[in-house]
Amino acid sequence: MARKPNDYKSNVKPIWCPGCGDYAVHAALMRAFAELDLAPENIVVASGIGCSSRLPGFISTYGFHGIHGRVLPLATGIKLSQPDKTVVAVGGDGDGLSIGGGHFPHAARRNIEIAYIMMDNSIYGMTKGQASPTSEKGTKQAASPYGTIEAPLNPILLALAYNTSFVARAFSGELKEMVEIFKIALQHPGFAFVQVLSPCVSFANTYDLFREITAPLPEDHDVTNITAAMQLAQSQAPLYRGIFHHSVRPGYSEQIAEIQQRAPKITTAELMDRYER
Ligand SMILES: Cc1ncc(C[n+]2csc(CCOP(=O)(O)OP(=O)(O)O)c2C)c(N)n1
Ligand code: SF4
Ligand SMILES: [Mg+2]
Repeated sequence: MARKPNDYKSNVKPIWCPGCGDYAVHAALMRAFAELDLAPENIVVASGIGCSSRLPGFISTYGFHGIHGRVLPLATGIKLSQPDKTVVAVGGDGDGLSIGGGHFPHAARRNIEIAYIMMDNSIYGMTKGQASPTSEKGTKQAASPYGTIEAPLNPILLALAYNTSFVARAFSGELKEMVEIFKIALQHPGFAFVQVLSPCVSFANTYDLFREITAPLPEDHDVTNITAAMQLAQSQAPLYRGIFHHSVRPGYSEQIAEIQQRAPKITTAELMDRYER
């Protein structure tokens, strides 16, 4: 029986502001699950804290609404204990690049088999609009009335520098394209990072801007060429959407399983005996 996106909808109604970009991410993720025919009980969606991180509550798969900035350690633990599950980590730009910024490179270099969807609205939505690590310099908000003075981070460039094996950018205003990117990310046998430009209509509405400045990556872009990907990632106009990089190398849980085969089998009691001697 073919599955439908609504099969993945929980009975909790999303409480995002009307028009929030995160509605499109929710819809695209459910569509991607359905089109891949994934059984809801074989999926775990984990999150940190923020408006975007509420997503697991609105989906009927297994879920874990964690703590701020800790979605990647949480999702890593879930994947290692349940390697057969499809594990999705979701969260915001603040969650993943401020407080949680130190976890991103390690998940990437381990190549843990997780799809990480960062809903980037360039703002702290939940706490009412403070500037985030991806806010443009000069962003004026209640907590930065004279404009921010820090330069923004570029999540795609960071992911490429961290040796992430799948790196893509989607936009909430391009639903079909986002579904296709999610499907590839969910099937990727390693760490798959998707930055979704997901505007916060209440504190930093960038829909019109992204409609104007985003464009698909050049058709002849070679996704195995990291240098080319890094160059394209630095372009701000156009701000490219699509798959910047895609390569395959052994995943973390796959390698752990392989080591478990080689390591001597020993019980806890035997181990304790060894130390007592
Ligand atoms: C340890 C800790 N520090 C700070 C907070 C307050 N806090 C909650 S959400 C958030 C930022 C949310 O921004 P982002 O991750 O970009 O998510 P968004 O709401 O924009 O989707 C902060 C600072 C918290 N919950 N826990
Ligand atoms: S505050 Fe912004 S990010 Fe949060 S739900 Fe509203 S529009 Fe979305
Ligand atoms: Mg945010």
